[in-house]
Amino acid sequence: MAMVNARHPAWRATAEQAAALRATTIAALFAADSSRAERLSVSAAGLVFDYSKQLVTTAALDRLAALAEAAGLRGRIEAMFHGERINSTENRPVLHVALRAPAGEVIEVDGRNVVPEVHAVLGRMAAFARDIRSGTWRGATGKPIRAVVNIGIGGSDLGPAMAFEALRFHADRGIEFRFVSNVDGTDFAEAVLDLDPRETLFIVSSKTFTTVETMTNARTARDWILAAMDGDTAAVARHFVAVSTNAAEVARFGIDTAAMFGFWDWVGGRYSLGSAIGLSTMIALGPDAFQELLGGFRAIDEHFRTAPLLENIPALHGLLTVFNTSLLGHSTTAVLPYDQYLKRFPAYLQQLTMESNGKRVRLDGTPVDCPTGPVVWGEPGTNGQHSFYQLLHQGTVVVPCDFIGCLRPLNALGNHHAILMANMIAQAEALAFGKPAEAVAAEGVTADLVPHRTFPGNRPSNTILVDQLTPRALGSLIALYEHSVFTQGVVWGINSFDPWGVELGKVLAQRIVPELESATEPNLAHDASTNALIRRVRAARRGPGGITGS
Ligand code: G6Q
Repeated sequence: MAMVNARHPAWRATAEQAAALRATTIAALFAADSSRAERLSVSAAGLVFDYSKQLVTTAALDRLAALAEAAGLRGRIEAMFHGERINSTENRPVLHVALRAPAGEVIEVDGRNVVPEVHAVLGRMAAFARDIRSGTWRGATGKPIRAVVNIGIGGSDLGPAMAFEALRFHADRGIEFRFVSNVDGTDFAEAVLDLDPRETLFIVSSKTFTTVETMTNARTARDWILAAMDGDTAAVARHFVAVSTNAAEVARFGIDTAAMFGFWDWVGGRYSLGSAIGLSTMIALGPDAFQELLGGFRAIDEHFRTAPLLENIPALHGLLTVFNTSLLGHSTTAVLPYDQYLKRFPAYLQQLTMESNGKRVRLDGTPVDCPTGPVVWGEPGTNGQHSFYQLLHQGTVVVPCDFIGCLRPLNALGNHHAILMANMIAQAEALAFGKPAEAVAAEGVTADLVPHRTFPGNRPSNTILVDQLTPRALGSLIALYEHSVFTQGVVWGINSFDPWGVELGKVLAQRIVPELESATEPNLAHDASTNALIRRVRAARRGPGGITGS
């Protein structure tokens, strides 16, 4: 398989472009080309992607496209869509695209077409969602379900939690939706504080069904239900369903596997919203709207697979991320949705992008020779403007930004939307073009204040627009980032699909739990700092007001 590194001619040619661009500005690029805004934007699958405010030229884009070709992007895309085991360190295919494939499509894993299985599960989910929404499904005491609590963490939480917030406008308002992820008991306690167990359904979402946080929360949930049902274990079946790949563990927990919605090891957690992990989303929206969500994903899947690289929104987004991160040296990127419903989207993208591309070795185990996955962060506009945007405009680091906006509001109140959009457009303008010292001085600002009130500009951004925040639009937005991450990973030659970096802390925590809980003084063999922290927590737990103290 083709792999490029910093010595590869295609990489060096791109680096030369980056070096040349350091000597110019975004403003100069606009001044030199009246068609720039039009040329450097693409519309496809319901998305508008305007990347004209990137520090990039046609020549640099051509080099980036050549770099992608040299890295074998086309072949890698086909390998993914054909179910090849491109997640080589876990020996698995990467087939989230199969989750949204149309019923007639054939995608084979080990000679078996997985599309019919995908649709069979979607069908079972739809029937269940309809039963919950219509009140046909009853709790153990005969009451309909009024609250759905998804218990899961990481990829089994962030997708459903984000999608519920994003699509809340379209949700059934007669059902309350809550999301419990943290092993901190506070998360569970607060989530169920005002809920009636007789009307509550728990969806225990865990690919492995062994994740400590999720199983701890699930056991607490079972105790909470049983406490309200006089310990009647038969009640569990009416208040718990499972979403998992691990039927044996689901059964061991006490959930009938008939109430289990399956998925497959070729779905990575952070890519799993389109699988049964989206069950809470389907209950909230209804099966038809969930199909629209999948349709939005699919539209971008097809676009990514077929569009030429320089008209391909995810590929362009990914290549620009590589350019900014590896060649212009910008190590963070901000996602700034100008839509309140997208308030959890930055958190969702943090996992999608950082767990995927926060890697330091390549597929062959050799170290990478350039910076890879940027730190992704963000908050909805306009709130961020009154907080961290100061640094974006005048700080010493350059943070490439993604502005995300909706052309038509879902809540058209007064002139809110005009003000919201004006702010989004203005921020991108201010970042790119700034305000030179002469312009500040010309306004009569005293000389001592001119440097403080000058905006350097030349700070790159993308603007991504959807018509309205529908399920379809959300699917397309997510798929854009999924395939951007894929593009980046291919150019860097890393495996975007394994998550080994989360293992070590988990293993160490398993060792420390008994050390905190042991009644006798444990023999601590960590470093001095870790030992001291364990002793402090033990002392607090056993002292006055502590968990085990008196
Ligand atoms: C995602 C990761 C990770 C995973 C969680 C939950 O890509 O693999 O975030 O989703 O650790 O795992 P389970 O679903 O197995 O509980």
